[in-house]
Amino acid sequence: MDLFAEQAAAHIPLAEGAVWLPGFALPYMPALWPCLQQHLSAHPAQQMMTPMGHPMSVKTSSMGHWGWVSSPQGYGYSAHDPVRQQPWPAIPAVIMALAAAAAEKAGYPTFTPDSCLINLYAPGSKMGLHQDKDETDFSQPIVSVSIGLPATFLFGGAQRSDKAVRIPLQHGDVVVWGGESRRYYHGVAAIKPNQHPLVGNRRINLTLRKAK
Ligand code: MD3
Ligand code: FE
Repeated sequence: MDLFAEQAAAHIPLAEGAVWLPGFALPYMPALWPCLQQHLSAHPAQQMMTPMGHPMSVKTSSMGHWGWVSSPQGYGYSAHDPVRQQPWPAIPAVIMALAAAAAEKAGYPTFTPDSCLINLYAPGSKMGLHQDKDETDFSQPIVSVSIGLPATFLFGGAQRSDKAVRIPLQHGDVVVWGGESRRYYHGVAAIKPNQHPLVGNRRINLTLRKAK
């Protein structure tokens, strides 16, 4: 029995429009990981400030036409890296191919991301419950790729008060968030310290979006 093929084929609906694809990104990792390491050495993830004046616990970098930025002036998408004052590098072909294949498998055959946010979590880093509202076209899904240490993903509903379910996301898991779920509250519980054989003591999440 081919356990790997079986796992990579799993397709788990989480909510209206949200599909969890455990291990979907694993076959892409040998090409993806060197690309990502190279990107991060040239464009290190930065600790941004929230508009409330607090440092984010997650560090971020971006690829694609639009990079997500946060500062005391507000947050949203910028065509320029605020640190290097240059356009962000293009999304590598392997990441575009992964995003398109995952979106298609989840029922979104025309996904055209123009933004790839890279969230870097050290042990203890977390992301509070929030909605993603900085994009213009809510009919486009969001594709997220988990890399490195596992995380407990908190997935709520349309109201902040809706009960959140806890989803254990592992290295190589992909989740596609479209339809109703696109507006749902979500967050990430504090990352537990550990070592991942490829990625070390951190979690990296790629979030592919059509920003504009
Ligand atoms: C569910 N990042 O950057 S990705 C974010 O793991 C963010 O780094 C998390 O939330 C992370 O905004 C989660 C998964 C994700 C992204 C967008 C969503 C889940 C979502 C939008 C709606 C519902
Ligand atoms: Fe989010």
